[in-house]
Amino acid sequence: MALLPILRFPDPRLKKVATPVVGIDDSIRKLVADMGETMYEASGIGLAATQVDIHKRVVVIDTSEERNQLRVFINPQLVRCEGLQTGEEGCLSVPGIYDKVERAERVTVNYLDLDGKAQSLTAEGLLAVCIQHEIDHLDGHVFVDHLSQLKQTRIKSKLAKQARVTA
Ligand code: GNR
Ligand code: NI
Repeated sequence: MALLPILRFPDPRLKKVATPVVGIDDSIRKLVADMGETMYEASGIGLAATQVDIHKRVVVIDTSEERNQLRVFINPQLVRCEGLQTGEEGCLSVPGIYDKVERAERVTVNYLDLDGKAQSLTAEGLLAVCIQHEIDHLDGHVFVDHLSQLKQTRIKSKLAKQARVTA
């Protein structure tokens, strides 16, 4: 296993659209293991391969309190979205920034599991938010894209300032 470096907004590589996984081989299994380790180490509830500069449609999520229920979604596709919820979001690629985003309350996602078997999951609440946030990453979007241009500009300057004091 290995920790992977996480890209930081506004890195242009976060805008790449990820391509579907065609076969689940050892490289995909290793990617999933490394993404899980990276997500847990960073105390995140989800991670998309895009964030570690791998542009394949792979997502890991763990919204459990105990941090022991790793979910793996390969080629996830939203097939149903119902209702609306608004919650504070954060992102490992946008450290220290939190803001409200409107999302569907309940979603159904079709995906492949690590055995390549087709699965379908209906989720609501935080898990539903996280699924939508991660699929956004695979499509080259970060949650700040949902905010006003003014907020995006402020976030960019705040992160640039942060990077200067950290360096
Ligand atoms: O760790 C994370 N927390 C979070 C909180 C509210 C809404 C979405 C998220 S996902 C985020 C991890 C991350 O950046 N995934 O891409
Ligand atoms: Ni994110």
